[in-house]
Amino acid sequence: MSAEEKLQAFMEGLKKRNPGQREFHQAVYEVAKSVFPYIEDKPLHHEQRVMERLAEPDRVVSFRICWDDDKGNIRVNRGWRVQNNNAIGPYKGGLRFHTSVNESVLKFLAFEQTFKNSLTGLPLGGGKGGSNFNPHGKSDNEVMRFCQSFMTELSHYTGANIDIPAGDIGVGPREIGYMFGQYKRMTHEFTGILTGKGMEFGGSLIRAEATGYGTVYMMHDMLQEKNDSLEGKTVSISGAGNVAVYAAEKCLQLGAKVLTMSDSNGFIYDEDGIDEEKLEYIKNLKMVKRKRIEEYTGKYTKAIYNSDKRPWIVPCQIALPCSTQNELNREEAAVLVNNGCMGVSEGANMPTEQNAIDLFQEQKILYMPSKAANAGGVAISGIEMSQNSARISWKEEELQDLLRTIMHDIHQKCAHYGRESDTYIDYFKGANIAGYVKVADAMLAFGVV
Ligand code: NDP
Ligand code: 2IT
Repeated sequence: MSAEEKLQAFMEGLKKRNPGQREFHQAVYEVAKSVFPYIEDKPLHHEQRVMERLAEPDRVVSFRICWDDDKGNIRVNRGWRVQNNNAIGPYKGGLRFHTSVNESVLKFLAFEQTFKNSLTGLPLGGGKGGSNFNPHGKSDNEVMRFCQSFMTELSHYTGANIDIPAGDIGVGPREIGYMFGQYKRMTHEFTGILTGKGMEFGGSLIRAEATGYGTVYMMHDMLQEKNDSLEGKTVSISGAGNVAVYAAEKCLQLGAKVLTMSDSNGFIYDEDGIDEEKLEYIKNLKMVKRKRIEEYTGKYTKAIYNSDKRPWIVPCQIALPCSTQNELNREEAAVLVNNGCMGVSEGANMPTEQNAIDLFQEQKILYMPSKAANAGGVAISGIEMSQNSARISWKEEELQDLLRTIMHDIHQKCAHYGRESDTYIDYFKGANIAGYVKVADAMLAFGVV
């Protein structure tokens, strides 16, 4: 069988075993598409069924979460933790609270996380969890009761050397604080069982900034490879959450002009550019007041709000998708390219549909997939774990340097496995193979387990 036939047979089996889990199929296919040609001349990887084992999570746990709302009604949600693989370190990955969360979404995220964490160079396995709970419109007390109930169940499966969750969509410092408090209350222990914690109780400086900054560092490194830079470039960003705002901040620091930001209702386009002052307004609006991005146009009246649309219709040179999966389709990719877009770095996880990735590759534009581009967040989470174990806190300067170095190393690994010619690097292939190699080698060392 050729590599292509093996890939098709593998995907058929995966789909049969995981019916209807579209996002999970998509994420596995992306990796397998790069890995099968790479292992064509490596029979051990086939005999040992490494890809089959990687695509079967070590375990998926699901549990009921009961909580009472402010009116005294009993509410019931579902929670999950997907522990995909711990070959190179304890399970590590975020928690997502969003109505769209289901088993397929969390399996895709946990699978992706395994390769991302490998790329960081740190000893971290891959996991992900969350709930279909919708934090929008809930009071702080409701969120607290939900988080306490969620952690009561989750704590059976996690621990500082077992599985260390963190934030993701809908889970930020507030939720991490409530969950950490509940774990401490239940277990009487103070250890680093979550990352993204407040600075008062074991958090790390720059964890909040790390994902967004890293995504932009990656764009910078790809441009530098072509003797270019971000200076003066126009940038479209989707999202207005943790990743998006710090991606915007780093773009401004590197001299780029940010034109758009968005939320799940629509996007704002500011022709004059979103400068530092406007970005502070957005941070406060979205992350403190938890309001809609539309309100931006009330303060900055020259900006335009487009409801129910995504920002990719605005001409830009760089696109940074930073909200959610499958938020950029082939049609939008074509519009971006036709408008002169030269680079995409993915802050969100799997934001680009497969046929849109194909188009970016056909057009040979700079494209860095999420597992490499947004690995800065989990990398600093890994460093938060080290600080907690050693009971010390690192200084900001050391952490900033480390983040820069880690992102640069990831760029180099992806370039190493993805270089096709002097002028073209297939970063998609490079990221998948570089992430795979370390995990596969560890699994092979363990024998059949
Ligand atoms: P936040 O909850 O802070 O922000 C999410 C943003 O995306 C909000 O603006 C939200 O809008 C928007 N959004 C969420 N869901 C949708 C949707 N279905 N359609 C359109 N817009 C949506 O999350 P993060 O910034 O932490 O996460 C953003 C992305 O980055 C995710 O893909 C996450 O997995 C990924 N990521 C996050 C990391 C981290 O460290 N936080 C690390 C690596 C990746 P609204 O306000 O309307 O909900
Ligand atoms: O997708 C991700 O990498 C995250 N949400 C961060 C995970 C972490 O453990 O910091």
